[in-house]
Amino acid sequence: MIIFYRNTASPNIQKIALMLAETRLPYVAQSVDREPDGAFVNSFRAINPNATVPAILDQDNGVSVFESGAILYYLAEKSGQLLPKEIKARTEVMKWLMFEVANVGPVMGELYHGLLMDNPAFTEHHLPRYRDKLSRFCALLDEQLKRQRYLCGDYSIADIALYPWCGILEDIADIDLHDYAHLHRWTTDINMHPATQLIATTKP
Ligand SMILES: N[C@@H](CCC(=O)N[C@@H](CS)C(=O)NCC(=O)O)C(=O)O
Repeated sequence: MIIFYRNTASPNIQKIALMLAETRLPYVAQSVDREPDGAFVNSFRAINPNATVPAILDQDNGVSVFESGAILYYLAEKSGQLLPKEIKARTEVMKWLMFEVANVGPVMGELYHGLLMDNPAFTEHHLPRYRDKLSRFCALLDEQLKRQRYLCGDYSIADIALYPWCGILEDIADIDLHDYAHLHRWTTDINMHPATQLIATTKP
């Protein structure tokens, strides 16, 4: 049984919820408590020394995993799903997974926190830069999806890593997905997956 540590329904958490729903691996979700100063409780550092969610503990073998990209990889290996075995196809999936964790996730995170601060320096300097980057990322994804139904051909952990950000692109980055026809078609497609529908109706 897998313990899935989470708190809110942020995109990083949604990636793992979606992966667990797609693979049907048995799990229990556990909310991580916070100390009075807002930090996650110290006991959680045994699972993730960096004290961020999502994280998992696989009770079958005692393996704990943090960082959403590493968790997706682990769950793909454990279930034998959503990550091809053949090296060329597998590398393609890993490239787009790494693209998400190194680019889209961090830029969206910084943008979100910057907007919360309502700081003029942020609005003048960082906001346009982050929005430009995200528009470039959307164009890249759109180009990739022009050729195929999913990012790397078959549905994979690369799609699962990138999909949850699309739901907040408009609110956070002022990006209209209708400007990227293939990306828009892809999000509509994944919206309809039974696993996606299931997590949309499950409370965090
Ligand atoms: N790169 C990490 C980012 C994880 C992350 O920043 N998680 C946020 C919630 S989405 C968090 O735990 N922040 C610390 C906190 O809320 O105290 C991943 O992909 O898992």
